[in-house]
Amino acid sequence: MLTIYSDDHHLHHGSCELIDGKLMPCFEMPKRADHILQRVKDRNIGEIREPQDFGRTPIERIHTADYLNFFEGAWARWQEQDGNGDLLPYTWPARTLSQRLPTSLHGQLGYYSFDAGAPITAGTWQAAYSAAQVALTAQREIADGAHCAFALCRPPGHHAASDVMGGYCYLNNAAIAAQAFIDQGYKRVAILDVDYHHGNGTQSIFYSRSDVLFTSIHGDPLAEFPFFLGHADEHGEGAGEGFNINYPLPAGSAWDSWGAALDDACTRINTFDAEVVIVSLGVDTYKEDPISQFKLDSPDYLSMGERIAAMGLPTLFVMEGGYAVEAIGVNAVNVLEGFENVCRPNNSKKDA
Ligand code: OKP
Ligand code: ZN
Repeated sequence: MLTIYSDDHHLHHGSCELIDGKLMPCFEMPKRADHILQRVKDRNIGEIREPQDFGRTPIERIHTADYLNFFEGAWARWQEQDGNGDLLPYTWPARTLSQRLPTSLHGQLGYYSFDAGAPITAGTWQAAYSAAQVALTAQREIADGAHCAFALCRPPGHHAASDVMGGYCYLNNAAIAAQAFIDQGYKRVAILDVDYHHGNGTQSIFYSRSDVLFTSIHGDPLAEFPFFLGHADEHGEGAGEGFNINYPLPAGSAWDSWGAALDDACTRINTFDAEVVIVSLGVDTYKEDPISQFKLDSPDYLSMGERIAAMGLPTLFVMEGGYAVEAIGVNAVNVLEGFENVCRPNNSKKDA
């Protein structure tokens, strides 16, 4: 399987996030992608290629120009104010407040975000822009006939909505790729979000559309981030009614129940008659993940890849979360290897 990867992700390195009343070093760190890349090399799963640059146009198909302009220019504005350290929001337009765009930098930062989990640093725009290009390059590979590809994106994207950042996410790489398929003539694109956290950004982007089916297996939002979206009764609206499927699961869920949800999601994707599936590939479902509560073990990721492959569809893997850094490479690449065990059963396995 071809991997698309850019070193630009190193340009994004937030310092701190607030968890349970404590300031902690950011869990979403460059080492994550480095470990995955190393495992891709160690297992020799295929060529590793730099992204092409498709420019801002395909990103603007998902994100508003106002949001992109704000995001791209925020760091320079912060420096003009002698800003010190990461740019982090602290006030949001919650219920009882107006949705009018303020003029101040921090006011606008709150307007364009939903939590304090997406710090803007000097290189965040470039890193996020390149991650989107990574997804678009892998997307083009599949549109050109490849059966699968791996977009090793960092930062992740599935919490980012059309004009909202949050949860470590700025640009919704999977949504941008899905829209690129549609713009290239595909009629039915499925997204399968297997990250531990609900992909609220992706859901909101496609909620009223019938051409992109969104399915997600995640920690029940009554108990887990992002808390305010991802319930089982969110089915889509208007033309999108029936094209949004959530599988919230309780803390402690392991492969038996998780795999049953996956099986149902895959069946629904096949019933939808998808032409392509985009997997939002988070491996924070792992039992040792420091911020998550599921109990998947490393071999389960092979099974996950096998079940995804059994749909028989062209498949674009887009990297999302996973914070047990030492295991993230093994777990992510296990999904890809499980997939290829089914799709290319005659391909002799490489040395372990
Ligand atoms: C991103 B992805 C609050 C603690 C929760 C957000 C978790 C984002 C997960 N600071 N932080 O879905 O893996
Ligand atoms: Zn996650």
